[in-house]
Amino acid sequence: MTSTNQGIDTNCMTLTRFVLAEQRKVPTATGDLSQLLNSIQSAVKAVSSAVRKAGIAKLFGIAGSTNVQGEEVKKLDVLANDLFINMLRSSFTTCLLVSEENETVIEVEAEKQGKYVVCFDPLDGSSNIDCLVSIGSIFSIYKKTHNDTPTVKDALRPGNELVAAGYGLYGSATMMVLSTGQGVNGFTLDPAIGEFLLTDPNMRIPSRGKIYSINEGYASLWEDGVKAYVDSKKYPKTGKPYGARYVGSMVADVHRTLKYGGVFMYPATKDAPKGKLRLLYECNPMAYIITQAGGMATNGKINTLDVMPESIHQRAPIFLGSKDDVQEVMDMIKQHS
Ligand code: P6P
Repeated sequence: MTSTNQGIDTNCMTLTRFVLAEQRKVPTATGDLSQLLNSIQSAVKAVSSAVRKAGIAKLFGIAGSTNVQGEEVKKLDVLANDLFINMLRSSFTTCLLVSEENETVIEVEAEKQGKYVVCFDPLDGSSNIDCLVSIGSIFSIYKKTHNDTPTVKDALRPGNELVAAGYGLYGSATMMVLSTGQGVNGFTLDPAIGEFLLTDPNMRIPSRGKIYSINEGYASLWEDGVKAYVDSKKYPKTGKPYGARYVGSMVADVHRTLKYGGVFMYPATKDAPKGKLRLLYECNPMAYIITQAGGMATNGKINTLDVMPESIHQRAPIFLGSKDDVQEVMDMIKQHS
């Protein structure tokens, strides 16, 4: 029910309200996950503000340092990482953090520890910052299953043990897309009140789409099954060709796939036999979201969420999106292996 007063919805469903309402559905809930998600929400709001002021605040440009990936770190990357770490630590709900920007795990000080482990990419797609292409923040949340001091093993768990995952997308608007295991919901930031409002309830991915998304510049490096699949979309025996879309920013490509259907692929190549995208804080959270929305995510052989991580920055090939489209890719890979 919406009620408006002077054009303002006085009963709008904010992300904060939504998370609290979800908590009420779980009799054993302590409120810690709600507290954690609201801290992540604050981090995304702050990153959104920085991203949108970057040009004016001269945040563009190289911070003069490189991250554990050996990539040039731009000032916004550094800022986003600090914001996430500080918000997560001060939520009193986390005990261990894994960040794309930090070589080793971050242990939360004992007096601030809670039961959750968060793996995150604070600003994914950073190579797109200076050309104003959409970028995003990605996160996934595990619950520690013991009462001892947390170790890296508490993060090296398959994605099927996640309790929540989501992303912030800094595009034409700022959105948060979130799942706590009961489906997927999308929230758009209303800058007038500084709140995320429920704009995309119960997001479901179409069973088949009309778009394939992959960096075709690497076609000569793909395995035969991937080449055969992409060719079958460009030169179909029957029906129309698929459209090709590739932003080069995972959050943007996955969000489009979630909304419109189709398939997003970052396969292994001869140069990168494990692919490029990171399992813990890129592949797993996106696979969780897409699966919760009725889609499918795989490394080409098994479900992404079943892959057992061995190191916190390990890479994995990923094919995700509409069930029928992803199954088609899997079948082609199998036929050509
Ligand atoms: P390529 C951005 O740098 C990123 O990590 C993901 O956001 C994106 O999907 C991928 O790399 C793009 O990689 O090799 O196509 O430029």
